[in-house]
Amino acid sequence: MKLRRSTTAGIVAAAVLGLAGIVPAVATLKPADRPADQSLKALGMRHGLYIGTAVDTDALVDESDPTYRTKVASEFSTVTAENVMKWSELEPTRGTYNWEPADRLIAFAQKNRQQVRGHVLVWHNQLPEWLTEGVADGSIDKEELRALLKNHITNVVTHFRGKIWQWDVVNEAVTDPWATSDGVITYKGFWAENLGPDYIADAFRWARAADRKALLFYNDYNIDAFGDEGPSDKTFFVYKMVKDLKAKGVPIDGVGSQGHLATQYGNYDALQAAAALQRFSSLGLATALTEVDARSQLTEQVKAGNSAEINPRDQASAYNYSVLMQACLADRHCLSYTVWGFTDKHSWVSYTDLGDGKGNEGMATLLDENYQPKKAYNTLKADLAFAGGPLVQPRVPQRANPGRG
Ligand code: 9MR
Repeated sequence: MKLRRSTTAGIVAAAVLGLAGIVPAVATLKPADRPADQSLKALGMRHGLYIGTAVDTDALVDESDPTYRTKVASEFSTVTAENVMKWSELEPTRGTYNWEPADRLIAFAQKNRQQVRGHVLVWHNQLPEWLTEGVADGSIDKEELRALLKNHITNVVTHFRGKIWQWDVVNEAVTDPWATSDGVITYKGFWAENLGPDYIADAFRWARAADRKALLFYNDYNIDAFGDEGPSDKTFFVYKMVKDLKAKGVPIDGVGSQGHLATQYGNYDALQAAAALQRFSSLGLATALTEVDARSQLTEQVKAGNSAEINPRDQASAYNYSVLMQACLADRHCLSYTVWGFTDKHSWVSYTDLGDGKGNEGMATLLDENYQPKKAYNTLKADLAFAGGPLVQPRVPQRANPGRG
């Protein structure tokens, strides 16, 4: 017995030595092969995973800031228009579409062999005034509004047909638990109020009619993990909603989890986030992280450069990015991981009032205002470089759902 044990120990020791023998080879990797010297997109492609960013199309053409477009091209394999595909931007005057900024982004993406996520067909924000005012003053009735929505989806999807990989068809359609007095999740916003929740199924059907191949997503925030599955569990509400859409034959292909996180909250861990994505994909849907960022409160000490307050924020931000990346890697149907801006120089967080007063949150992205990498950037690289089988497997491509009926 004793001998056997030592024999086993010897085999184990030999195996360990064998593994150890690999170490010098890794250590002598050519500089270009080292994770630190590779782009996010190259590291993502080890898993067939697309790494994306929202793009500010003004910054993309800013002659004084070539670093912005260089980084968009070199680090990312998919891009999303941060604003220029929204209805208010595309059709500011009724009947007159301004395609130019979005077309420019698509040309940029094609030149750099990048995929494009289309954002967004139906949302209650950034609607043109002629539309919201027409509804408010009664000059646009329900029937006309439904026809206008159908027409908008048809026009936009047709214009970009063949150029969009994933469309965010419907965005942020449901309430948050803290937004209503009883905390019960329900449908919210302009479209549900004026058309009723059936607009969601209609939107997917109209989008599919205009493009048979694009992947059609429902996109929302605060669906990072399941809760108690009670009436205040937003993730569970969305899960039931997409399950029901699938059961009815509505042509939906995926769920986008935005991933707007903030370090001052007690966020989820990677096991919870992975379980959520896997539960969505168990319905036969693809998943994607679509708008990841992890912001922090900017106290006076942070603004004054106190490293004792800055370091924990940078580390917590990196952790939150990492949680969502590990979750995405763990779900074979998670096709892309998109950040909502990659530099603090261009981030919605710095110019939006998030409840703490305008501009009092920030530090949300991967690179600082001078394009220098933060912990979050290197942490994502490490997650991508150091992940593999058996728990991380190559992606499963999603086939467009033709719908029925
Ligand atoms: O980043 C976008 C910002 O520039 C706009 O002012 C804002 C207007 O609502 O929308 C921001 O993007 C949002 C996205 O379209 C949907 N999910 C939440 C994003 C951050 O607010």
